[in-house]
Amino acid sequence: MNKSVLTYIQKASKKGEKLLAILLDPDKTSLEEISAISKRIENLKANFIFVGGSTVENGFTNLFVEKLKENTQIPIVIFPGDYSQVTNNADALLFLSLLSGRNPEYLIEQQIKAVPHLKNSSLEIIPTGYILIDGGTNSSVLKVSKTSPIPQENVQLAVDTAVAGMYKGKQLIYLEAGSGAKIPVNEQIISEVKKELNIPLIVGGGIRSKEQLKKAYNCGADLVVIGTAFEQNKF
Ligand code: 1GP
Repeated sequence: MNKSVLTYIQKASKKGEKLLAILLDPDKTSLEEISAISKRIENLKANFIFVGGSTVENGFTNLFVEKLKENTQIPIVIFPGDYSQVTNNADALLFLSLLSGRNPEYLIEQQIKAVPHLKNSSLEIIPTGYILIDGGTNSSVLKVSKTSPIPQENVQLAVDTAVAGMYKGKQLIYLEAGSGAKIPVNEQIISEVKKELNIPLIVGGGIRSKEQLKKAYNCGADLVVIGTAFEQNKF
């Protein structure tokens, strides 16, 4: 699947087909588990495997993705906590800007640091606006990024932030309640954001049941990301 992750998502979004990504955090998964985990992901018919974590030991993502590639054909998308997680072994990279935050480190500094790792890489780079919504926990992304999330009740701010991201040229918008969130992104935010976007919408954080997954899709999520519930064998 060369250079086609974004096209695949765009086409599915236009057709109203719903996509699923399973998030694997190399920090929480051992290399020995990868074969069994890959089978579970294939059984779920997930469209993508996202790989990333807020704090992964330098260089380990590379090894982790290499091992995953030996076990599955499902496209692997790096969802990096920082630039050290960029690896050429994957298919694509979500080139994230944390638009809900006001910390330059995650708006532009990390992106600049990633450039030497990307220059000669064949990774598909996908400009993605990343928006944190309050998931009711002090998630690792909040701790690491030292930013405040958008409150669940501030629908307008979430919508305006997403639209600003689209105007800035982002190809995807990712609404994130944070891994392990108590409360997933609420339905009103998903549907109001979706109404204003003409680019695909990713939603993740705190989705633990088939019902919640369905709700997110029905409100307009094109791609849902599930991490914790997969780790806990709930999917
Ligand atoms: C986190 O959106 C993902 O970045 C997934 O969150 O672990 O809560 O499923 P969960």
